Amino acid sequence: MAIAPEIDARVAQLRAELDQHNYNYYALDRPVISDAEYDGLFRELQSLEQQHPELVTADSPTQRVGTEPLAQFAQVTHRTPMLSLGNAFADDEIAAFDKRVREGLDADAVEYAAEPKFDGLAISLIYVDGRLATAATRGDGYTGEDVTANLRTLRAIPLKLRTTKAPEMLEVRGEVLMLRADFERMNQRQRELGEREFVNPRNAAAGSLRQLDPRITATRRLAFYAYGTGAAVDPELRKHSQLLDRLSELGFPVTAERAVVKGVEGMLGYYGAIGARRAKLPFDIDGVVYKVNDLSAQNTLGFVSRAPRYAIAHKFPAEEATTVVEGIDIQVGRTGALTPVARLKPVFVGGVTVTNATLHNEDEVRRKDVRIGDTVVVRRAGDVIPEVARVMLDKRPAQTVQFELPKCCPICNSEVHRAADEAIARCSAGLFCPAQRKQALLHFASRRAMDVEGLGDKLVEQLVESKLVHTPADLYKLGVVKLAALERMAEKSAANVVAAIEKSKHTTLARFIYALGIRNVGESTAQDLARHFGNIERVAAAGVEALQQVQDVGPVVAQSIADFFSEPHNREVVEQLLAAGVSFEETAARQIDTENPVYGKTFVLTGALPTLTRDEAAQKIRDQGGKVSGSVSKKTDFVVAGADAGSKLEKARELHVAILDEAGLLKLLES
Ligand code: D41
Repeated sequence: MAIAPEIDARVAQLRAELDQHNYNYYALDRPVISDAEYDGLFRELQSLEQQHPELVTADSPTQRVGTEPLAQFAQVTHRTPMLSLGNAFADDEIAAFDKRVREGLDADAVEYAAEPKFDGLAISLIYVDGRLATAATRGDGYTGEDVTANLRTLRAIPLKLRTTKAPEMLEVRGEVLMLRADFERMNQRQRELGEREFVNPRNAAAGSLRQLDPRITATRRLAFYAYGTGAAVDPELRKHSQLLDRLSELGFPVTAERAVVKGVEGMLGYYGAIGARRAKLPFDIDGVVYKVNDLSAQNTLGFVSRAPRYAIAHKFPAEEATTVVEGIDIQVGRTGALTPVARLKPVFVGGVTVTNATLHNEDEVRRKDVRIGDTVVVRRAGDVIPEVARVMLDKRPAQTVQFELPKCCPICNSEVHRAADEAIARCSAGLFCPAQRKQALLHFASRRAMDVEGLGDKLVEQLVESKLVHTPADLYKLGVVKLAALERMAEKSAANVVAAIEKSKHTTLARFIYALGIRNVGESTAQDLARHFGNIERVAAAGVEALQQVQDVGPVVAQSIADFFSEPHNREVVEQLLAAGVSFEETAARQIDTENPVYGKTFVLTGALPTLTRDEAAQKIRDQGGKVSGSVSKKTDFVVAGADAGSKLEKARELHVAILDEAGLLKLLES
């Protein structure tokens, strides 16, 4: 049935109006209608689309209500890596930054674009032919999570660009955050519903973005501010400030708090001015960002490691508050490390209520002389764990005692050891200690170790508490009946867990060694050990000397491995695991040909390779006895460079290191 032209026209008009109101509200910060009026227009459009579903388009404002939940987020590789920003706190660090910039550009005075540093989540938006195609989180800068379905629900983010001449591709970068007022409203509602409140706007924004159900994200009012692009938008643009103007014209919110300043004085003036208004801003910021305004100068300056030389974050100092130490608890970690933690009278600092602060280790407590009953200054910066900065000695009550680390493990009462040259004291009971037991089991079952699906925190807790499981070997003795007897464990899930445990028996030697949780033995060392020795018996029998023959294993690591296997209980667990049927794929035990051209060579991977992920390429190199390192030095044998390789490639050229592309690497691996 044909649609009456007046309906078509009304639908188009409503969409244009709603888009304009979103733009007024989020980008211009100048709403011209009330929320209720907006809702009225929205409902009219929704009802027309319901009557005429053939009119629905992907970029209709009604599509912001959220689609069906996802099973998980897909991974997205960024076309150009999302770099990190260098940090500075002190004025002289900013002067040093300006000096480096001036020297790099051979200029007397440099113009900077200054902007607030939003305390939100960095994301990348890809527009293809003017329409939002993909939205991804920053992740590690190279790969992030595909959050397109969630980001489409944000009215601050245009679903299509406000232009008739959209580029084929545009990548916009910015921060998603929650305004303080919206955060307060949301927590008010959570309280009314008796639901958990969010700690701060950043966590609320993060929690809203990481929802697998976009319909939940749609109920949260999230803001977005653009701060840059992935690649140049328009070669005509000369300045970062013009780029931001253009992004604003295209429909993106760009903060009005930005400024163009000159030299150190200009930067510090901006910092001081915005710092003074920080508490009054509608959003949380944790500092400011300065960027060399001239885009070609940015290019000239380039990058160091993963951060641009042309920009720097000038952070606000960590926030401090005073409170009282009510106790000093000892936490015992997976490797038995004892960490003293100050239990504090709750205090609000840096946007959260802090009840604990790490005291790091025995020496730190002594150095700061923190005692129970002391009034202390706690400090919290950004996402960093709160710490006790200092004790206010004039407020110390009479009769306090100096802190002493217990001689016995507070969890299992076994002896505590501290090596002469180490700051960390440890419980010696390895797999016996319940504290270590839980963490050891979690590590054993973790994805990169034995990969037992469904064996998470809660279940491990239950298994250990109910005394069904003491060591990893006990896992393989569990049956459905025993498991189903646990609280909140249905027979079906019990069967799934048992099946997952069974499946984990078929693994690789490297995963198995890693799963044992030997101190100082990470995945890469586990792989080296597996390759070198070929079976677990030889690893267990090797002395410190023999262990040091393994690539990258030095005296400290060798000692940890030898210690692990000299503990009879650990050997027993390993034997039980093998008796239970844990077996290894042949590949893991394969002896590698030490004559191959990759053996013993050091590689650095940089940029995006056309077919292999970084992990896959690294694995292939390690499989043949090569090493993969993060930075280029004289010791590097090969740099494997993909698209948009940055400073590492430059450095490789500087040091005359051999450079390969993916095809070259594959060829080398085959020869
Ligand atoms: O507001 C921010 N958090 C912000 C982050 C900003 N205003 N500008 C930024 N600029 C960059 C460069 C210079 C690398 C394009 C950034 C970030 N990066 C950034 N955000 C997260 C990591 C890096």
